[in-house]
Amino acid sequence: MAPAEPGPPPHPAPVVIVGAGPAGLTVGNILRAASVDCVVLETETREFIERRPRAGVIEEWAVRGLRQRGLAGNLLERAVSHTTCEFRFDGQRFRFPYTELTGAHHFVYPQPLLVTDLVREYADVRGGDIRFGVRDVRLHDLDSDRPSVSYVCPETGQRRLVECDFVAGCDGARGVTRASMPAEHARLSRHDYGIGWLALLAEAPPSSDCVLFGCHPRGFAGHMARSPEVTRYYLQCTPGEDPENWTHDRVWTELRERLGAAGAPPLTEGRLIEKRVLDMHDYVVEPMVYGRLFLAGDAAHLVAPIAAKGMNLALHDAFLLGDGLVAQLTKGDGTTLAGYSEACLRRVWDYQEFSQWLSELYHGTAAGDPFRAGTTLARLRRLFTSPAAAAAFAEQYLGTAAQY
Ligand code: RFL
Repeated sequence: MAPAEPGPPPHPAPVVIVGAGPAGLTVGNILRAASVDCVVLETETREFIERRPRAGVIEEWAVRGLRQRGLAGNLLERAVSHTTCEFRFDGQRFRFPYTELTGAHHFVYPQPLLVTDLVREYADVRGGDIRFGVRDVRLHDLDSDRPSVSYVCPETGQRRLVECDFVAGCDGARGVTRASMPAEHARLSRHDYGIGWLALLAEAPPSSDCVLFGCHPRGFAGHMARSPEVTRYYLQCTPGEDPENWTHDRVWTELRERLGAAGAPPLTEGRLIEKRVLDMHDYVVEPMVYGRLFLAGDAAHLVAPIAAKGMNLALHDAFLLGDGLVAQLTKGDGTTLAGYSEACLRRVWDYQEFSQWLSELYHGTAAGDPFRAGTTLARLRRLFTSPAAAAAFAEQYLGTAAQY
């Protein structure tokens, strides 16, 4: 661990939260609601994090968790409820009415709106301390009773030190907190799918009343409504491919082909306002705790956006970590913190397994292997012929299992 450099006198706070994504802001809000002081450090600006497009699908239990903590006001007013998804394969449409089967549904609420709500509640309503645009964040003495976090202040260029009792590492997949865990303490397991997704946002109304999954020999295609004006699309592509290879015409031709099915209405086309290639991979850090550092969200585990699970897991961690820190700091009760890593990882591994299973469903027909294409089509058909297979899929898709 790097020793802190001299600078202005240290500023104490019981908890330093590194990263203002869904995980960090949820932990911060839980702490502030219990009058526990904390500091959130974020490398980007407030405007940037409030606009960064990403997730949209939130599971019901996660919304319940936000509501119980007073964080779902806008979401409950504005989120759209999704009850059905549609698979397209073999030139046909297959509707999967999961709410009819289970009584459960998905909420769709764009991540930038959730982040905007969480920052406003934390900083403007609950009076939380948040510093944007910080640089070169470093963690110190994590294995001691008095860890600290230092950063370069954007206004003065000086290194500032915050002494604390606990550090919440919520700085996502490209942050620094995970790397502060000694390699001999934490195991990083990784899985590469060898698949890329061209992630697109189109300035166009949704082309269907539900999420569409096109499982086509040319590759997977997905359609997800984000708002009445904006739709997310995905196209399976080569990992590491330059998104500029995908012209407007090529994108829409390929989407029409892969999502085409008998009786399907034409796609509503529009300007592409985001075009990025995502390399599909997963990782998990075990344990998620080192000394006084607790990782949460993508900092601890990345799940490729195949099953729309990453933000849901980030919220699950944040609920446990926020509640655990409050119990420890206000009542001296360390039970939740002691079981934190294990409790989070049970759901993490379950969601990782489902993502792998779903990946084969999405990509198997395009694997260039007739045997895999045959088993994938069998797996797809089974969802529509076997009530037991449909129920198992719905449970995992919606995250409704009673226990993880
Ligand atoms: P975030 O959201 O990445 O936030 C981390 C924050 O930390 C900041 N940061 C630092 N701050 C201080 N010091 C440093 N050294 C720092 N380094 C980074 C960053 O600027 C950022 O503000 O992590 P968090 O909170 O763990 O949340 C995770 C979710 O964002 C992520 O899992 C989801 O977006 C994944 N995901 C989806 N999840 C779902 O549950 N449902 C979905 O529908 C869904 N769709 C998606 C997705 C992810 C996608 N991409 C871009 C990979 C769709 C896409 C296209």
